[in-house]
Amino acid sequence: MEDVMLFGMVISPFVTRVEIALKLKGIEYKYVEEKAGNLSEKAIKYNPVYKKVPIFVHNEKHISESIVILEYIDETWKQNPILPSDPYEKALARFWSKFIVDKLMNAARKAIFYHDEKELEQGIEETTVALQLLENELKDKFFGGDEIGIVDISAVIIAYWLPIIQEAFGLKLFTSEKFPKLYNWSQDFNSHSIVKELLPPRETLMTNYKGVYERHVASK
Ligand SMILES: N[C@@H](CCC(=O)N[C@@H](CS)C(=O)NCC(=O)O)C(=O)O
Ligand SMILES: *[C@@H]1O[C@H](CO)[C@@H](O)[C@H](O)[C@H]1NC(C)=O
Ligand SMILES: *[C@@H]1O[C@H](CO)[C@@H](O)[C@H](O)[C@H]1NC(C)=O
Repeated sequence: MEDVMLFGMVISPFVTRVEIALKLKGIEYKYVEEKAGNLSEKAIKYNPVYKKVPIFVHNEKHISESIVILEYIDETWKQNPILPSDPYEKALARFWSKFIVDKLMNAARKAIFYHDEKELEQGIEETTVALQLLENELKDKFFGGDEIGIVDISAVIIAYWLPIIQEAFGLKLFTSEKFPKLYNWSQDFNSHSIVKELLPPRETLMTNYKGVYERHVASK
């Protein structure tokens, strides 16, 4: 009997990444909800370096960092692969998975939490460039081809979270007019039978991000 556990938070896109991979592969797991800003002792013991979720525990072996967990899951359970087998294709998939946060979401964060007009403009410009790069990479229905792969899973934050976050903050970063292919992809991805069951309710996220927005405005 496999012992599989996931420490998560309902509002975390990084946790949803791991849940999508587990569900795609049909792996049963025990889920433990953690509190933002107040992780349990156990979670901190498992991830003392970052003190963040997701934390994945497989037969008492623990790992953190969502992309690292996705790769571990793909190598451990071979059914419904999410990474290509060709080394170069695999490297590219890793490259774009990493790009989602390193480039794209960090640029969006700049636009969202700007300190002055210059930073806002820069953030919007950098996010637009990054979304365009992703738009250009989309050659099939999904980044993974006909099936969902690691880039699609990593980009759940673009497909589902970004439209909600930008609405809460009154921004227009990701629109169907500017990024028609990426927009269509987001619709297909969010309505995929496995993905849609795992996405947290829109209202829960909206309430959370509106709160973040209000605290941000109050602190200025
Ligand atoms: N790079 C990490 C990011 C994970 C992350 O930022 N997790 C947040 C929740 S979205 C967290 O656990 N924050 C700690 C806290 O809220 O106390 C990953 O990809 O797994
Ligand atoms: C953090 O969680 C612990 C245990 O669940 C609780 O006793 C404590 O009051 C919490 N601290 C804060 C600041 O919420
Ligand atoms: C997006 O989807 C709509 C409706 O399915 C379709 O008419 C349109 O051509 C698609 N656009 C792109 C750029 O794929």
